[in-house]
Amino acid sequence: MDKKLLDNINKLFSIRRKIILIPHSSPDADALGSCLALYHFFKDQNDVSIISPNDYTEILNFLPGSENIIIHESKLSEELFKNADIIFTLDFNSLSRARNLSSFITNSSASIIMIDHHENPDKYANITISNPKMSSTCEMVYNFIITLDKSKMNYEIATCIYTGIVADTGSFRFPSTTSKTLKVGSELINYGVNVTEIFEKLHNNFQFKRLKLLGSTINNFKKIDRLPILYTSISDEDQRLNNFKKGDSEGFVNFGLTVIGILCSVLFIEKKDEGVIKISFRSKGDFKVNIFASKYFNGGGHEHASGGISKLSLIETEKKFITDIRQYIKENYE
Ligand SMILES: [Mn+2]
Repeated sequence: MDKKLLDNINKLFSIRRKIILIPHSSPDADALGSCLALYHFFKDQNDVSIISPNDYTEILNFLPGSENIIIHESKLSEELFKNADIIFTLDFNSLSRARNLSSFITNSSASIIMIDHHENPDKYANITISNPKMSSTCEMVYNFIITLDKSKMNYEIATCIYTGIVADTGSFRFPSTTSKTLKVGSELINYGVNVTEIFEKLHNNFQFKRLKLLGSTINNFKKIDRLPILYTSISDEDQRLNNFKKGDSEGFVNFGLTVIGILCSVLFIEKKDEGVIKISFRSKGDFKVNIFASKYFNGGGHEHASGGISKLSLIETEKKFITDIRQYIKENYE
């Protein structure tokens, strides 16, 4: 962080402030870990609220301080936004990812600080701290906190940050993992982070039905003829049969990439209540999915991990996907 930016930030926090921390919609461990780390960092000298655009997986309720997370509902959010001095938007690069909160952010007179690691951030913030090379927003929040006041680092903050880093790096194995990421992990362990417990809470904490759902999702994988691409889907019926809860399908799409020679794996999830199909794209090597996701499925994200959306039926979406990806490969990789 350069000196001028640091001075500006220090000036902002020189008096007691009303701060709102916002993760992206359906927040994951990185988004909530970032919010909660900053919550613990600021809460003694400021009035801090965390508002999530919508609900999140109950798996993450082990994060220290998670009982303070508010799920957006108009009346309460209106009140909090009216009085806010500073808004942090964490782990997203476009206001659309804050869903219904985006208009509150736009209409607020508060200073907005973005901390994020997605490419091509929109320019809505007064202070944009963006670095797509970072493993996670949590790693950036660690640097932010250490720069501002290292003496405030503690076990709670360390646990929140470590969880986000572990989740976003697939336990320190994705290409975004750098020697600095591991150094941060090492520092966090010095603050008492329980490495085994966090792994257990994140990965071995599910209902039996979720294992069954994983089984049927894996069984549904299909290969696109002559292309290194696998795709699968979770229908509304699959969800009903297996008592589907938010977050249950987290990580399922990655199984496609365990197959030799496969460079891209895609998961379609039917969301009957919203009338849409949500799509997860994962890839490796030179195969980049973020541009494809934004061009054909109104989405985006990282080069190797993106999301998209379709308003067609599940079957129509799969058909469109096969046509579009063939076209995309022809244009970019042949
Ligand atoms: Mn992230």
